[in-house]
Amino acid sequence: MDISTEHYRTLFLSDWHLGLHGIKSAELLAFLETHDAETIYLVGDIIDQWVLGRSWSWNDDCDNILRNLMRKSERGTKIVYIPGNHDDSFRSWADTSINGITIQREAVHTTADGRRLWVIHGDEFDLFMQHSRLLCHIGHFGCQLLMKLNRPVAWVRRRLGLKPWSLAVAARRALQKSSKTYRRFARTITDEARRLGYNGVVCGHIHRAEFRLINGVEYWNDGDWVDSCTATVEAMDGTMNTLHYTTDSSTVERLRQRALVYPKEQTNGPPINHPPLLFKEVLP
Ligand SMILES: [Mn+2]
Repeated sequence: MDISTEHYRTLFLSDWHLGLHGIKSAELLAFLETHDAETIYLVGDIIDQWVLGRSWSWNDDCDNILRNLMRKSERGTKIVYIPGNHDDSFRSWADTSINGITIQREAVHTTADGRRLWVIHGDEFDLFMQHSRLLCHIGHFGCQLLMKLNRPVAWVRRRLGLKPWSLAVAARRALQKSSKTYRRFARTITDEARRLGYNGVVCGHIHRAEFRLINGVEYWNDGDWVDSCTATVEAMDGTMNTLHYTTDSSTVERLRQRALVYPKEQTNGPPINHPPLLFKEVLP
């Protein structure tokens, strides 16, 4: 049985953190295998360059996620990559293009019904980040530690058939709730969007998918694929929505297996030599 694909005018996705251990790479691959769009914005933190050396975690799914993007690009999807703070070395590549994927510092998206949306990762508006990169790095390692501690808990919960629960997510939520800077994030970013004359802003960075109308300015956060599997989508008529991707694990597994054989299947006609995967080579 074939699994159908959903078509959108635009997909906004961010915070994949490829290379970090424990991310939802299988779910992300399944999502990309079943969702297509005229334009895809990768709104930052796609590759996690902060993960160094030993803890670098790169699997076939990560490779196939990048292959999926390249295949979409070859078939005519416009892909715009806006680096975030975890992949900020790509910011110096702004205004270049790799395999048809354009790298930009920011973008302006016009919806089908003519609204102008500012597309940025958002760390520029994270005052905490701006003032303490060191604390952010500590937070990052703390988060990874919590994810490790959570593994036995997750195992027990799986055994008992309980819903997955993440210590790292719970801790981050608590931190976000208590932190003024996080509460201020949406306000600051929409203030700036209004000042620049946009109808709204699409961003990521804080790993919480959300839509809010703040003083008449649309605030769309597309969430993340570290724990929440979320995206902001635009339908052909300009209607936008927050998507929480869920599917059963057997579908995820089937799509993973299908993606694994793709490169070998493409042998009708001249063989396609997949380019060596750039990111694997650049990073440890
Ligand atoms: Mn970020």
